[in-house]
Amino acid sequence: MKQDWPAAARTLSEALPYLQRYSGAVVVVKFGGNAMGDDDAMAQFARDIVLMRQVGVNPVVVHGGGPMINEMLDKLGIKSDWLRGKRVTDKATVEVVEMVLTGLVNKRIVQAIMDEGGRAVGISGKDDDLMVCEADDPELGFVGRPVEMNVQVIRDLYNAGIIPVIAPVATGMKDNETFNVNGDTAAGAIAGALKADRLLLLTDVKGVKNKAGEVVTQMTPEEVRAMIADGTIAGGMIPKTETALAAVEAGVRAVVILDGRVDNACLLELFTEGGAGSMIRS
Ligand code: X2W
Repeated sequence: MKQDWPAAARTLSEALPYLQRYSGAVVVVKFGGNAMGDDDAMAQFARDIVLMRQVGVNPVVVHGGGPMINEMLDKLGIKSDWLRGKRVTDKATVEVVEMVLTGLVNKRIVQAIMDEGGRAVGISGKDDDLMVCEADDPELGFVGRPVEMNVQVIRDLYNAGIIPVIAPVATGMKDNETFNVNGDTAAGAIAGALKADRLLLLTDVKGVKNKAGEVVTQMTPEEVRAMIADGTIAGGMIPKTETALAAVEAGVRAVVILDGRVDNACLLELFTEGGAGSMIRS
């Protein structure tokens, strides 16, 4: 397709007020395993993140990787069960989770950002005691619930011009335990502790839908609670919206649930009039 250059220049010009608004802002982006896709999609995501950094935003990437963990568990012949949207995680499973998330997935994202000319450093919730957890529920084994956040390492990285890329694996309070943390939960806890300007939850649906099946573009926490109570919000959208509510309560200015498979999803949300997906804010 031939580029429409006058329109491209106009788009850039129209972005000026948004570029000014987000200069210096902290934007936590949760990049889920289902939103990652192929190498092209990964490169596109990385390009958006590097562009954000280039125009003065401080992006912080928190990733998932559920499908990649499934693939490795399958290869190793380890069976995995799910309970209320979380992986039941025994000792053998948590070792695979840590290897896949902090190794394969984390380094793939770091590399993609560097390929686009950005600086990125990959860490997990274990590094510098970033995210200390307790067991979430005895039935889930080594699944962590963040209880103590030490986010200075993230500030140190972005203040040095480096994009932090964080795997949702954490330390326990005792015995050097390792915990598997749901990626949305980790992103919410990190955004809350940073009092981020935005938390973008990139997923593989268009946003939160109302009873008529239309994506709701703006919601207050009260409206979200009512939609959960009356069953309008159901299934996998429940933990996502609950993460959003907790993050807003912790001081994040706004949370947006959006479709990460759409080209330039992050740029659309931050730098255009219409935005993208569903925004939750007070
Ligand atoms: C997740 C961590 C990865 C994740 C898991 O084991 O799959 C729990 O369920 P997505 O791609 O964002 O779903 N942890 C406790 O959240 O990945």
